[in-house]
Amino acid sequence: MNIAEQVEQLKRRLQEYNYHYYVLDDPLVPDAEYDRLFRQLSALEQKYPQYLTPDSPTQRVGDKPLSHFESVQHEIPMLSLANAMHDDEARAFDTRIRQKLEPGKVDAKIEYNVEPKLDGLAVSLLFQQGALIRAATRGDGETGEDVTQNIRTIDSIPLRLLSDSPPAILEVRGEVYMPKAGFERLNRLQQKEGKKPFANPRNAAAGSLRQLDPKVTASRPLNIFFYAVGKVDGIELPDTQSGRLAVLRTMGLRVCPEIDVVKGIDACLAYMQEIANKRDMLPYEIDGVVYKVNSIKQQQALGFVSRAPRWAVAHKFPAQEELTVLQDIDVQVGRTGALTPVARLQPVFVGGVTVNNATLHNAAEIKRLDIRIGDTVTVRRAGDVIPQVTGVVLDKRPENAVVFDFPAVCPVCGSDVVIDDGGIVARCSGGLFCDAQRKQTIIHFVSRNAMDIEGLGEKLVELLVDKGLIHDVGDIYQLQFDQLLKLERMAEKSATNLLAAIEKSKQTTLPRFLYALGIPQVGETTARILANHFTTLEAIESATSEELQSLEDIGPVVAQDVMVFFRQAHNREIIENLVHAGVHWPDINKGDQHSTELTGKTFVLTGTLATMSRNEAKAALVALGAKVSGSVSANTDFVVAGDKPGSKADRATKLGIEIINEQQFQKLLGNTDLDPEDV
Ligand code: 5U1
Repeated sequence: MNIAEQVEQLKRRLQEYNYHYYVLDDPLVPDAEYDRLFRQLSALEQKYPQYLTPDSPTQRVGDKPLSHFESVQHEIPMLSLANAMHDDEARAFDTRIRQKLEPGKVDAKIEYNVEPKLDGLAVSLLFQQGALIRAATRGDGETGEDVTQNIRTIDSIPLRLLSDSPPAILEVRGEVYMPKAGFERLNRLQQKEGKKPFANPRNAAAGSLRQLDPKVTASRPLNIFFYAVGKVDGIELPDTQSGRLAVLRTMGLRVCPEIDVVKGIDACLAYMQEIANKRDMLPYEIDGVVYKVNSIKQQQALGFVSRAPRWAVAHKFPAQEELTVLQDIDVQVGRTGALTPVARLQPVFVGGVTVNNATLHNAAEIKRLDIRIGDTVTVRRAGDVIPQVTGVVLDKRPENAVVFDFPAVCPVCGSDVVIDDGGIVARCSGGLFCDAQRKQTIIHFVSRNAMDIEGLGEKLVELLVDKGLIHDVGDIYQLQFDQLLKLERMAEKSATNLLAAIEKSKQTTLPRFLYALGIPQVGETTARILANHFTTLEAIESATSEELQSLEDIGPVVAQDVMVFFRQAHNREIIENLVHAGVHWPDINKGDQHSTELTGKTFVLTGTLATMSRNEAKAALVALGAKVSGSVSANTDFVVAGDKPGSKADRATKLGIEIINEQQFQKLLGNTDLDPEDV
């Protein structure tokens, strides 16, 4: 093979690998192999620059920063979407369409292409004879900015379409976005470097794409989904929206895997619900779903009103950010004594619920945002995450706004407040002398992922502590029926149920028990790692720092915390009391099937699990030595299918990979309290 052929072959292979990796979510080769070919191509191009072309995978990052962005005129304007804020508005959209397309047919069902609405930045990409020659932002829909240099740095975008006979012209439109994980990473880095964090992934994506220096954009974790075709020449496209997206995908353009085709508005609304249920687990932010009439002929018949097509609507989720007034700041004391400032807010409807309180994180955050009582603040409530105050509107600051003085003594027990964790966290030094810390320790102990005592919620724990019926977690197992009956609003039935739940909780597992103890820094994963390695509580209690640190994920700080915890006489006494009261767990035999069966196995999770979040499932697997992958491939050993599994389950079926349900999964994790009949 001559040099030109070698270069061409390497380029094609790398393009193919990119396509499988980014578009099909199904890598063909390990990263190391990709890197090896990439370096080989780079070396050849350096030696023989005559074979270097702009569509080479090595040519993503241009070296010259721009002085400004050129304007780009969109030949076909980039449209915007009409919004539907409620179900009835979405129904009205469908009614209008049916009346136009099927007058007289009362129950005609329109076919819709339904898709998540990404919270990113709309762009247009122009491919000429298959090569990416220009990329532009939407701008005002007529004129955008030329961001070609920056778009080229996004690895998932092909610099050349994957087609042997590419069209003369293909303009595609889509949304550039920043995945949630990348956003978190970027913001951690921004903070570390003393730079302002981005408010949300959309701002981060927009800010990253509008960099004059493409090297900065290249360093940002951007991605894209394509959802529409603009100008086309030299190719006959299918006559449905979904068919067109399928063609884009075959050409190497990423299309959102959640896209579906449904009939009728009821099915659209059901789709919205399905996506809403998955929202927290999707790796990218969305702010709603889009319904588009699937037939292109019908789209053409419907036409446009001003800048928006009549054939599409964005059905939005309730806003996740709203403004409200900060009425006061209280300070709460947590289990480890950490003081958290809590904003008391003028009630505001955000993220689908009315929010009265939100966390302000810590004193440093109040200072950083310069938040004062009386200010108008931005409140964000996304998914299950607790509401947060994320910013302040300085323009709206009243003259009498009050600067908040962080307390120097614990507001609950009056002990001194000490500052630790690099000056960020203020902590009550009262330990278990502090009522708040004791209550939180008990609330943690009884919580679902710890001892799981049903019916013993926060309010009841507080009442039991306030009435002097329990002082520490050991006392829970000494509670008597008569004592409970004397409590306000405690009927016989509830008291009986509570005692039964307490009794049931005595049968636990070592990881749960360790987690329940509330040892600083020991979350569920660390508890599992400790239990699986040491296998007995006694071995953990007497482990040396070196032994603890020999475990993955346990560093000197965690090791120190574990040792300090078990050295304290009152902790040992409480553990003794618990065991004496009957708390017990099955032995863990080193090398038994739970710990070895999963080691090195690759899992893919899909659908919603009823007993644990996606992150907890991941942590549990990792703690047992398994790997968790985002996509199904020939290397996958198990696909865990929760409720409403996605396309990953279909793919697993196709590849003949074992799919297990939640109960089977729990069994594999070693959670033996499940009924084996069900497995
Ligand atoms: N998912 C999706 N987002 N989005 C935005 N589809 C979609 N379609 C759009 C826009 C502006 O416009 C179509 C009318 C092409």
